Amino acid sequence: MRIGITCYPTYGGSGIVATELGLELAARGHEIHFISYANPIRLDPGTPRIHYHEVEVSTYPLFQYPPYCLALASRMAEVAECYELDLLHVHYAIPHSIAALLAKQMTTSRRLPFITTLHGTDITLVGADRSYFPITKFSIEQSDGVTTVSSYLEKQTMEVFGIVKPIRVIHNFVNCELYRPRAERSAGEKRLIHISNFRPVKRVLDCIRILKEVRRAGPVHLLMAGDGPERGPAEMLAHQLGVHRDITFLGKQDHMERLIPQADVLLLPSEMEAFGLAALEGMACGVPPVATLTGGVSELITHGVDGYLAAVGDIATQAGYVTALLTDDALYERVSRAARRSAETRYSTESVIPEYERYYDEVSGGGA
Ligand code: GMT
Repeated sequence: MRIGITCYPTYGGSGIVATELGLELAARGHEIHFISYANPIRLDPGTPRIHYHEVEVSTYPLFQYPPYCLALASRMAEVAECYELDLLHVHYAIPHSIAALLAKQMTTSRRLPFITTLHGTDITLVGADRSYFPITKFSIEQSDGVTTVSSYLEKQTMEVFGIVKPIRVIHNFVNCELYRPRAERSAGEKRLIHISNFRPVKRVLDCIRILKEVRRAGPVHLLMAGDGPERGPAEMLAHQLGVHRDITFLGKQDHMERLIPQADVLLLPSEMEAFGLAALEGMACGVPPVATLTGGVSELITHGVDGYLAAVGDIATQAGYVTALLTDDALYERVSRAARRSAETRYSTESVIPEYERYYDEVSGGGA
């Protein structure tokens, strides 16, 4: 098929899923056209069957807010006509879904169905904001297909927006060939890792508090990958708690598959996670996640088997699980192996990508 994909090209789960999906689909013979304002970060230029079309937003003194959504819709319609696209697949509802609806209506030479994939904050935070609510609901209802990354998010979408049309749940996936456990676990200092966009919803400060507790049992280092508004407060707290020398703030990183295997445990203390892609990447690398029982995380992690779950904000319990993993080698081996096995058997690209292909086929009327 010839598929147009639109996503936020920056760091963030929805953009990563969209980019990896495009790459996997191209490897399976589909022609993929990314339409966005920048080249998605994990997209290698020159990959066969991958095209990138930049959306240029011209500014004019009259525009206090340059209308990206309109420029995007125009570009989508142009690309659809020129490259004879079979469908558009947009990731993150706002504003991509309404832009796709406009592009569909502008495209008169062919049918141009579009699928909206909801990732989390587009429903739970941003979409439920009063100013975005009506247009988000409308664009979901007008989509030819809707997917969510967890059953939790499916229920939220139905409840919050009163959506009655069927929604397809297609979980996040991971490339288990790329994300692999390291050959041997080093006997030296233990390492924790946290990966996020450092937004308040991630509760980044909890990682610092967990480290403070875990250090009581022995030396531990915390790798903080990513950047965002909570980085400054996290650095301040690290100083206040006297653990700043045990933390490295790495900033934004491109190659998580190289970084994660260097750690022993992954921290995901989020207030809300529709799925928890970072935890899945950790599991594929045999790095057990200690996460919070929120949103769709329990669809991914089986507590006490392939990771641990605790209440949001319960630092003592999360620190207790981390300490248990770091101090009991037999427990660590068991959970680490189970984590890798779950990623391979339930969330590998081989099992999840065909679910998208089948859905494309259904939505486009069997043309795949
Ligand atoms: O919170 C993020 O990391 C960014 C956000 C996004 O949409 O870019 O991530 C959401 O999508 C990911 C991929 O589907 C999910 O794994 C995350 O759980 C989800 N984040 C939240 O729901 C807070």
